Formats: sequence, C-alpha cells, structure tokens
Amino acid sequence: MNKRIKLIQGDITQMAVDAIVNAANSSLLGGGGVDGAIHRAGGKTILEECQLIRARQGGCKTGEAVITTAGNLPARYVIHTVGPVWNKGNAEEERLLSNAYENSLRLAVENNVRTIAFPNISTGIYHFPKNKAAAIAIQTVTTFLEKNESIKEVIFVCFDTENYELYKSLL
Ligand code: AR6
Repeated sequence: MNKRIKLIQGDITQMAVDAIVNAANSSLLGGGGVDGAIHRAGGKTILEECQLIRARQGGCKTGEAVITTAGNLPARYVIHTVGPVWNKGNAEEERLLSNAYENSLRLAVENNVRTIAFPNISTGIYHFPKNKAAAIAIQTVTTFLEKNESIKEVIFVCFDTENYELYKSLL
C-alpha cells in the first residue's frame, strides 16, 4: 500500500483536510447520500458557488470535477465529481469511475491541495458494485500518486462497514 493512502470509517463532512470530494450529480444542485450531507453541513455558500459554475458551464459531466469552497465545513474545498450510474457494466462505467477519481485529483493539484478525502463514489444511489468500485478507486489513486509528489495524503472515508471491510482487505 502506498504510504500516502489512509483508510477510515466515518463521516466525510467531519474531515479537516484541504479538500473533501463530493459524489455529486451532473446538475450540481445537491441530492441525497453524501451530497445531501455535505450541503447540509456546509451551508448555502456551497450551493451558491455550484449555481455560479452551472451558469458558466452548465453543470458537470460524468467523470469530470469542479471545485468550490467548503462553507462551514472544516475542509477548505469541496471537489464535486460525478460518478457513473451503474448500468450492468455496459456503459463504460469503469472508465468513468476512474475518470472521476483522476479528475478530482488533478483539480486538487491545480489548487495546491495536499490532503484530500474521498467517499466511495457511485456505490450508493448509483449502485456501482462496491468491490469493483473499491478496486478502481485504489488503482486510480495509487497510479496517480506514483506520478505526483504534491499530494501528501489521500484518505478513503468509508461510511458503511461493507465498503470499509472491502477497502481494508484490498489495501
Ligand atoms: N460521509 C461519507 N460517505 C458517505 C456519507 C457521509 N456523510 N453519506 C453517505 N456516504 P451516494 P452515489 C457514502 O449515494 O452512489 C446523490 O443524490 C455511502 O455509504 O452518496 O455516487 C447525488 O446527488 C456510499 O458508499 O452517491 C447523486 O444524485 C457513498 O457515500 C447520487 O446521489 C456514495 O453514495 C450519487 O450517487
């Protein structure tokens, strides 16, 4: 395991890191799951900044990422990325999930983020199989860190025990 990768079980809204990643949807207007939790805990400035991004570029495509400040959260930034909806694996879901992690990390580097926390993107409402998603997340982050020195810590924040156990065994 890469020494810069950490694993915890918990609530990502509590993380005092440079950036937390949100599993958003293309509208950027909020939703349920971790997205709902981040907007609830972070307050209205996050949504206001998302609305400005929408006005500028019309939301966020699957696999891409945008950045806002983090409102009342202990983090400095929220990186909103959109994972794929699982559709039997026939719609390039694996590549799109990898893109979501990679584009979040790229945006983090551009914004001098040193510490970043990821939720288990797409494994809730979007129904991506958790074992496949964990392998893709770990592979994508590990490959990125091998090429990039500026990110000091990537924390996988698993909310549910099933994901936590999966990551523990894979890492
Ligand atoms: N901290 C960390 N992880 C969490 C938290 C939390 N507070 N709450 C839930 N999770 P989901 P998706 C985990 O459904 O599948 C939204 O409506 C959860 O256990 O939040 O990418 C968006 O607006 C799961 O493992 O995101 C989109 O419409 C993981 O977060 C849609 O859901 C992702 O589950 C995105 O679906």
